[in-house]
Amino acid sequence: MLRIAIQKSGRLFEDSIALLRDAGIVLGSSPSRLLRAQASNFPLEVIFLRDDDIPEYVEEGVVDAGVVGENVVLEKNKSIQIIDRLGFGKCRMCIAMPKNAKYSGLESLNNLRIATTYNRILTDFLAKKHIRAEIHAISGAVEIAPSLGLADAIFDIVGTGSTLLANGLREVETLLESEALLIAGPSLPPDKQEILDRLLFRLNANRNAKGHRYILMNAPNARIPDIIRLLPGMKSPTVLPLALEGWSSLHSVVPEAIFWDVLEQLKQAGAEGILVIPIERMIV
Ligand code: PRT
Ligand code: ZN
Repeated sequence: MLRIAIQKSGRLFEDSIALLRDAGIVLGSSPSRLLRAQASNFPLEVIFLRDDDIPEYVEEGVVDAGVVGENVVLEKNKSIQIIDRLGFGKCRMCIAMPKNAKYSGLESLNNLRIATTYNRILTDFLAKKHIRAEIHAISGAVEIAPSLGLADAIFDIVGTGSTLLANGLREVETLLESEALLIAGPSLPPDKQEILDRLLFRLNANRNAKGHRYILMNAPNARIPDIIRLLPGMKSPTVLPLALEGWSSLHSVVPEAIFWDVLEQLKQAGAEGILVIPIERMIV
């Protein structure tokens, strides 16, 4: 049995649940109401925690794995391993100042008071850059600190940036981009590692599927060599004869990123009746 912690409520909750659901994992009873939920078809138990507690619980082995923002992982600095980057919960960590304050590079921060809930990340950053600022570690509502006269700048998470704007602040430095991570304890016993690997296998299958399209088309046989050259495919495209003499059907898998370009080129190369189909799972 693998025990995984996810955020109890908040920005990462829905996506964390969806991650497990897309991996085919069915949780018994309504997860949001409980502190823990057992999967009915996979050896997994889900524990719902505050995100700030997850790295510590993972380090201590109270849970085997967890889903938590990189910002929290870096701030807590626990001894854990990062297993996967999950692509949701994206945000950046920025220093911001009142919009009329003068800023001409990092040196402008010298001798300023910077309010943050991310004391460690900011302290490390400033030390590395040889900036001497006064850090005010506060526990919340960081954005209003400058207007209250508590600080000259802030260091906080920014999503769309509208909270900064609403508080008359502007970003002056981005320290890092963050997203949700799958983390695990420093050394899992083999049976738990095996379950984590199975979970990871499913996550990868979903991720590959989302990044690719299945494509089918008809073409005169004379055009096949040209068309094949355009198709990256997993190994090589499938070519099947049509009932109509001299024609074939070609099937392939095309990465999302180059998909539209390939489609145009295929038409020019003589492909007809092109069908594009989403892929549900893809194991490479
Ligand atoms: O109760 P618990 O401690 O579990 O939750 P929490 O309140 O600490 O965290 P929560 O749910 O707000 O966020 C969880 C994680 O989501 C964070 O640790 C980040 O990894 C990630 N994330 C992504 C964000 C944002 N985007 C975000 N925009 N976390 C916070 N914000 C804040 C931002 O600081 C601002 O105050 O949301 C506000 C709106 O942002 P703008 O820029 O869109 O206006
Ligand atoms: Zn939190």
